[in-house]
Amino acid sequence: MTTTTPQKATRTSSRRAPKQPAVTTETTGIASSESLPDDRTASQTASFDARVAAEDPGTLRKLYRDMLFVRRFEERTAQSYQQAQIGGYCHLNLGEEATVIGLGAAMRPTDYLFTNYREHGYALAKGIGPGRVMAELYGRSTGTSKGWGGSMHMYDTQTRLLGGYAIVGGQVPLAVGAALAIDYRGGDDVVVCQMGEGTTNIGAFHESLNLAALWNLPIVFLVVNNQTGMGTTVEKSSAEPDLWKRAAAYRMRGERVDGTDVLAVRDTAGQLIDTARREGRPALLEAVSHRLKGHSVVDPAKYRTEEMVTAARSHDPIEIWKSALLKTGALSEDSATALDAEIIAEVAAAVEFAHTSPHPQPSSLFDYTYATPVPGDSRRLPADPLFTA
Ligand SMILES: Cc1ncc(C[n+]2csc(CCOP(=O)(O)OP(=O)(O)O)c2C)c(N)n1
Ligand SMILES: [Mg+2]
Repeated sequence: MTTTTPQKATRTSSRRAPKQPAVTTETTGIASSESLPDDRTASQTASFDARVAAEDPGTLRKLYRDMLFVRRFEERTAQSYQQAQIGGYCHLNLGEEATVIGLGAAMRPTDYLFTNYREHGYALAKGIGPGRVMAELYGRSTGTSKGWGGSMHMYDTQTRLLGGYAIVGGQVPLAVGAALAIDYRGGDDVVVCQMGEGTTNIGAFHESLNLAALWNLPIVFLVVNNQTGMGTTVEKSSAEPDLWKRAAAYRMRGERVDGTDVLAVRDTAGQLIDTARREGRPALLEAVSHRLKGHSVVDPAKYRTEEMVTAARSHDPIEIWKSALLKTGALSEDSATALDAEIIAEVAAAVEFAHTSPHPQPSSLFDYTYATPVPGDSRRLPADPLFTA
């Protein structure tokens, strides 16, 4: 990646103040200390209760529905995988529902989202129909990537989910490129680039943050700190496990939130996205949560200690949110049961849609490799001769 500053004179954007490379910005840990999962105190809980009470009941229920939808969708995905209906690698958002839905609530539909391979929930949050997401998991032609991508490669230009990337850190430079394109064209969209905490040790992460800060690009880097990268804890793999502080190296604003608190994620992400939109200032948001299951659906996660499992279960965002809503009266036990049944039926309909959709034709394998024709691109299928006469 080059570090040459692009020709700013060619940019049409005039929406932001004159660009000063590497503006000095503060780096804080605000929302954070208020509500980190492992040190929530009685007064912090009160603040959580007060924030819940200040919300309109309809909004509270919508957030609950959306989070529960991701939960039931992912549970059904695991089941279908065990039934050998889904192939390849498959990673679930179980335990991260508040981060996924909080982010979705903070973004405009026209904002762009890049994610890692753990993206089913983000695809739903971006507004892609559950049938199309499940069909992609099933490898069917009605899926988001016409069945050729699978679990790790959801992609949808209409809702602006620009992938689903299997290579750790692969999405980060591309997301910065998208932010640069927005800036060149003078648009007011924002890019959010989601990644796991393990990704913050990849070289491309640092190159990308550097350029985003130098060029004042409208991008928010969302680090989902589920405290585990495959089987390694963040403390064992990161010399600085307070990941939000990494923003300081690029004079970028860094924040940490409780990733199991949907309101905290929505509000903090909302502030950072707003600043990126208005001022073209990038930021880093670390959302701390727990992975409820193994790294992928085939990982029994035997490396996790009893304490880690207990901590994950006691910070289950669905349970936290459900009890908060029962307390405020926004939800009753009966309405919660009815809602759950409704969601399970919708997920079952998505499975039915996927199951009855056609497989893609092998002859279409190369149809979507490049956006424009590329001379000499190989269209050789398995068992085809290497050379034709
Ligand atoms: C460049 C690269 N190195 C290694 C891998 C193998 N790998 C897949 S996921 C993963 C862990 C990533 O952890 P994190 O970034 O925390 O994301 P999470 O799975 O927790 O969402 C690794 C090492 C990979 N896919 N790409
Ligand atoms: Mg992780």
